[in-house]
Amino acid sequence: MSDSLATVVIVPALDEGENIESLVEAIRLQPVECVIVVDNGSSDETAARASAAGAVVVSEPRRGYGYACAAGSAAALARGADVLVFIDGDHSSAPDEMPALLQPLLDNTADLVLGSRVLGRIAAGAMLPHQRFGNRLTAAIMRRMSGLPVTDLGPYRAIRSTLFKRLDMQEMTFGWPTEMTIKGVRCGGRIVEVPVTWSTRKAGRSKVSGTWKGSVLAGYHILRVIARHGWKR
Ligand SMILES: Nc1nc2c(ncn2[C@@H]2O[C@H](COP(=O)(O)OP(=O)(O)OP(=O)(O)O)[C@@H](O)[C@H]2O)c(=O)[nH]1
Ligand SMILES: [Mg+2]
Repeated sequence: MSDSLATVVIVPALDEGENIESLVEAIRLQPVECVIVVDNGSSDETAARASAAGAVVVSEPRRGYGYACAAGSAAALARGADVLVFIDGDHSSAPDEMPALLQPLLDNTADLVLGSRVLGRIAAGAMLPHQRFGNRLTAAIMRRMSGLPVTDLGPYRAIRSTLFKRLDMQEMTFGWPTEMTIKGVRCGGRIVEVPVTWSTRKAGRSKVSGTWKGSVLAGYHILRVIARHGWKR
């Protein structure tokens, strides 16, 4: 357990049966209260394997990264979480970097800690050129819009539940992390980035970044969220 903060980790997962056990086991070595795997309508053994590895499994049949994160967040808050951590189910982020992600929350110097792959290390092949470009572009728009010196809009992040509850999250797509960052700024949250490592998915077929359709769709949702929530005052 983090010194004084009940930390619950949320893992949105769609067909991650080959990754989920090793991921949950690695997360459980970290100072966290519990791991919630949200099974987003998988057709493989994701739920059974997550449960066998010691995770709490929540089912969210409505497909969408944001739907999965929202269901996991509701379950985490119901368990009294002080801090929610989000990490992808394909083991592309490093659970052993969680203490660094949590430290600014423990120090009470931040309410939202964003794992920045740009400040950290991106493994060869883990981010294709079009993704790097899209990520740089959206981060630049965010910087200009909010004044927040953000370098990345990645999925690996930790947020204090008191801030999370004020965000009234609406985006049920890959726009979820972007909405969280924009609204976090608007709500006056203290936001910091820490460097994190980004690897290729451990196993399983690439669903988003490795396909043009997935990438375009993800990029569209991110830009749509910026347009929708970003310019409001
Ligand atoms: N694609 C997709 N992923 C989902 C969904 N719901 C939950 N997820 C999970 O969201 C996380 C991010 O999706 P990924 O497919 O890894 O997206 P990505 O990292 O951009 O691309 P790849 O790893 O190349 O597939 C993973 O843990 C997925 O299992 C969904 O509806 N679609
Ligand atoms: Mg991935």
